[in-house]
Formats: sequence, C-alpha cells, structure tokens
Amino acid sequence: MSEYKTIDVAATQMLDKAKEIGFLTTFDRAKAQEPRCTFGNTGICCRICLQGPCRILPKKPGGNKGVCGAMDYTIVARNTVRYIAGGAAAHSDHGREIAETFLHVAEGKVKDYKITDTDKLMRVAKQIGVETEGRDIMAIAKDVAMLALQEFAEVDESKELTWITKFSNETRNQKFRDTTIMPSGINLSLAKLLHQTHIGVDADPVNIIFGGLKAALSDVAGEHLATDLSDILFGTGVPVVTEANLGAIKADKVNIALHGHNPLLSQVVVTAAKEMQEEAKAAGAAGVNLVGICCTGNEVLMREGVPIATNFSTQELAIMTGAMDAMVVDVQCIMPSIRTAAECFHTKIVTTMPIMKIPGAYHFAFDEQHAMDSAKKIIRLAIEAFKNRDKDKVCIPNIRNTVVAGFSLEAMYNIFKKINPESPMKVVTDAIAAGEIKGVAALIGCNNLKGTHDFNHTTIAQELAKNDVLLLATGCSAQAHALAGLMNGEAVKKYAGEGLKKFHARLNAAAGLTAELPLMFHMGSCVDNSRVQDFATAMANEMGVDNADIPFVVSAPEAMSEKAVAIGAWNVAYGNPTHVGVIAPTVGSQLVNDVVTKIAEDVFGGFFFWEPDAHKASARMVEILEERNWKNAMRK
Ligand code: SF4
Ligand code: MSK
Repeated sequence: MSEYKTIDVAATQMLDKAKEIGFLTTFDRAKAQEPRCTFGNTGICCRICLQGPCRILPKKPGGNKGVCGAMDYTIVARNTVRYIAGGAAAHSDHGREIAETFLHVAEGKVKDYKITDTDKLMRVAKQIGVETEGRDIMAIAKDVAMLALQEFAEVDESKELTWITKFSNETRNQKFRDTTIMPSGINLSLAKLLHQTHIGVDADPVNIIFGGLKAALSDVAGEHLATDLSDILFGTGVPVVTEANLGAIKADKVNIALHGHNPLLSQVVVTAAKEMQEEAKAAGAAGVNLVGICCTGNEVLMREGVPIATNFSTQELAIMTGAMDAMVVDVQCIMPSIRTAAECFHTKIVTTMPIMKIPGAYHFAFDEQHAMDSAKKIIRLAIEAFKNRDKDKVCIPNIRNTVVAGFSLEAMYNIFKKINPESPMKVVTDAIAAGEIKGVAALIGCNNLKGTHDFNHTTIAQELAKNDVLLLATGCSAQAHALAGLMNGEAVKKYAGEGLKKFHARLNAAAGLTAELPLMFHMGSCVDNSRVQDFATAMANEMGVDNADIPFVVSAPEAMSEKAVAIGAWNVAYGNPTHVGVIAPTVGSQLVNDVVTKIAEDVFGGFFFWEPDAHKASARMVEILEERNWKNAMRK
C-alpha cells in the first residue's frame, strides 16, 4: 500500500521524487488542511456579506441564525446554488468563446480556423431550426453562431433556451416549464441567481434551489453548444487508439502538456506541432510530443488521439518527470502551484487566456486572429527549454496503458447502426430488455483529495462492470480509467460480467475496428457531458418512457469543482439518480439535504446521494438500475 493517497503507481513514483527534492505537492497541502472546519464542511458558514462569516451556533442565544437572521437552510441553499452559478459561468463562458470564434469563421474573418464537420453543422442547424435547404454553408454557420450567441444575450423571460428545448424531449421540457426552471438566457439566469442569493433577497430554500436548477439548465445549454460548435470547427470524435499515464512523456522528445478546458488554442497547437517536428529535430530532439491533462487533454484526445499524461490531482507530477518542456494552460482546474513546481526544473508554464494568469508564468495572449502564430511561438519556447533540460533530473515512470477513446455520440451510433441501422439506440435498450446489461452509468467529474486519488473512480467502474452495467465516461473520471488501464478491450475481459462481455462481443463483431472496444466509452471533456445527456435522452425516446424511468445513473465519484455541482444539478433535473462520492456541504441543513436527496425524486425523478464508500455506492447504483428495470417491466 502506497504511503500516498493515490492508486496510481506512476504518481507514487513522482511523489517519491517530489519528497526527495522537497517539493510539497497538492497531496501534502490536502493533508495540511485537515481537520476541516465543520461549519464550512457542512455548509453552515455564510460569507455572502461583510458582516460574516456567520456560522450557525445553535447553543448560543441568537446563534441559531446569521447576523441578518438567515436560517441554516437559507445559508446552505445559497452556498450550494452559488457553486452552480460558478460552474455554469465557467462552462458557458467557454461555450461563448467558441461561439464567437465560430461566428468569425462564418464571416470569413479568421484564417486559422475552418468548418471541418459540415455534416454536423447541418444536423445541428436542422435541430435548432435554422433553414438549410439550398443555402451556402457559411450562411448557415452564421445563423447557428448568432443563435448560439443569443442564448447568452436573451433577456426576454418569455423565451426558452434553444439548446435545451431542441435537444430535450417534450416530457422533460414540460417538466422544466411546470417547475419554472426553464431558462430564457444564460447570462440572465446566472445574474438572477447571484441577485436572488444576495443578502436580504431570497430566504426560501426551495425557491433558492429552483433558482439554482434554472442556472444548472443554463449550464447544460452552454456545455451543449460548446460541444456542438467545437465538433463543427475541429471535427467530431471517432475511435482512436492511444496511451495514457506519465509514460506517455518521452525522454527524447520536446514534451508539451496541453492543460485546461478550451480547445481553441490547443487544437491549433496540435496542428502546429505536426508542422514543426523538423525544428525540434534540429534542436537535438526526436520530435515534438504532445500530452494532455484535464479536459483540454480530453478534447485533443477525442479528436486527435493525443495521449493523456495524467488528471487533475496529479498535474504537478507531470512536471516532476523533469522532461516536461512546456505546459500550456487555458482555463479551469489549473493549479497555480504548477509554476512553483516548474521552478524546480526547466519547464515553461504558458498561460494563454486573459482571465487566467499565474505570477511568474509566461503569458501568450490567445488571439483568434493569430492563433497559429501563438501556437508556433509556444512550441519554439518549448524547443528552447528542451535545450536547457537537465538530463540528470529526468525520471519518467515507465507506465503507460493502451487507451481506445473518441466516442462521440455519433461514433457510438456508427457502431450501433451496424447492428440496427434504423434505431441505433435500440441496440442498448434491447440488451437491457433482454437482461444482458442492467443499464447505463455515466462516470464523470474530478479528483478530490478528501479521498484517495482515482480509487473511487476505478473501483466503481470495476464494480459496475462486474454487474453488467454499460459504462460511459467523461472528464477526469475518464482519465482515471485510462491511466489505470481500464479503457481498452483487455479490461472488458478482466472486469466485465458475462452479460456485458456478450454485449461488447456483439458490438466488436459489428464495429470492425482495428482495436477492441474498451470497458468504458470515453465521451470527452466536462462540457461533453452534454453528449452523455443526449445518450440518456435517446434511451428515453427509444423506450418510450420519461427520462426519469430509464435505467441510467450518474456518478461523480471524486467530485470537486463548481462545474461538477452544476453538472450534478442538471442531471437531477433531467431525472438521473446522481451519486457524489464526497459528502456535500448540504448536510448542515436537514431540510436542504432532504430536498436534494429525497424530495427532488418526487419532483424530477432524479436525486442526489452522497456515498464516499465506492463499494456501497456501486451497490446502490446497481439497485437503482434494477428497480427502474423492474418498474418498466411492471408497466408493460
Ligand atoms: Fe451573515 Fe447574513 Fe451576511 Fe450571511 S448574509 S454573512 S448570514 S449577515
Ligand atoms: S478537468 S472540472 S477536475 S473533471 Fe474538466 Fe477534471 Fe473536474 Fe476539472
């Protein structure tokens, strides 16, 4: 058993190295934070105004409320939905940036981007009601871009978000209307939620939670349009075979890590790297080697097969290899400490977005007009750094696992269609009806060092697979499985139950791919959870039942970010039972906790449950799937 809180052997080796050189990693910092403050941990600390922090102190006269009179349920509800606002703002701003570049491409104003997937452009245009018949591609693209940007700008509260209504089925849309959580504009929903949770505005926890759900639906719209427009610009993922773990870093090459979330620059870095192999060779390297971390890594993995170096909690450790020449970061989930880690080596940290700078790091401002120039400059900086690499400090764990990824919904449909061309999703729902598989689980979200890095992700995956549950994965969860060697055909043989094995065998026979299908289908980055919800909606449509009745569960085994809270919240609104592997800071109010874990089920069919124990969580998810199957069978 490792002395560190990780199951990743490569990470353990690098943590030994960090210890040797005296670098304190996030693992040390997580330890330093213990024990946590109970008020913060349970959500009953309010810092919304300057009279705070106010804590709920029930034993003190006057202490059972904040200075303003806010009760525990108001404080907990406000804190919770403000996480959603932060998460939705992050996803949506990412989506908006893609939409702006997309508009400029449609207007012919930028040269480094183009429409790559015209089929997807046509499909999205038709779905959102843009006229396509006999029209020029760029005119269609411009209309799509304008509609996307209008999703942010809309202030007319009688309107509904296009990327919700057109991609959800009518039953869910009606549910969103009936519960008054259908958003009209993304920016409006987020501003309203911040207003609603200002001191002295909403004190009603249920009303606050519904405001939060409205913002969470804005989040899914922002995610969905980010996914769609990125696919149209950069291509929609198709199955790729690559590798994962720190062994993907190559001692003889110029190594550049692409880290963050927004593919706008990283995608161009991939193109530039292909052109600049000779420059790297002239500097004495065997070429340029790109690796991914977090969701930028997932974006370039899906579309370009770029290997995964590592995931959120172990990002500093990629630098500890001594062979990372540059780490290019954009937005979200980037630890500021990577700069300190880089100081121990020759690594250059390059920030690229105006809202994300780290003192002491290089800043190459991303500008869509000069994206290729910036990408080339970054690669040249890495080549220069390579020349200064101290070979004595290089120590790359010899650990890498084969990964089969790139499963956009389109890619999955292409496989399913080979079995059932008319109704591809029937391949899944028939297998469920036949009892071959119990249902579908989406494994999503981050790492959280309140637990052991990647333990919950991989344990839950193995447990569910053993119980014949078809697995989808995104974000750092997908990366955890890839790092651990679960994202390939061998893992099916090792971990899948008999039913799941048969299901995979049928898909493999039809797919005709050069590699066997993996134990879980990597559907992409955090914003690509929209693909996962499309999968669930297609299941509901195929089965002819409401979303809340399909055998589908979601698990964020090591949730950490505000974005994960937003994603979890909209999953609940869509009717999905949603496991979270850390105790949420809602437990400080019995009322709020009951609303999100129990009452939510009566209203939406979906609900949260908190369970840090991976085995217990898996057992509960299997039970939920079985119960939904049983209810569906009873209905017939
Ligand atoms: Fe305290 Fe109320 Fe201010 Fe919160 S809003 S910090 S409970 S006074
Ligand atoms: S990167 S949001 S730690 S999944 Fe998307 Fe990973 Fe969570 Fe960030």
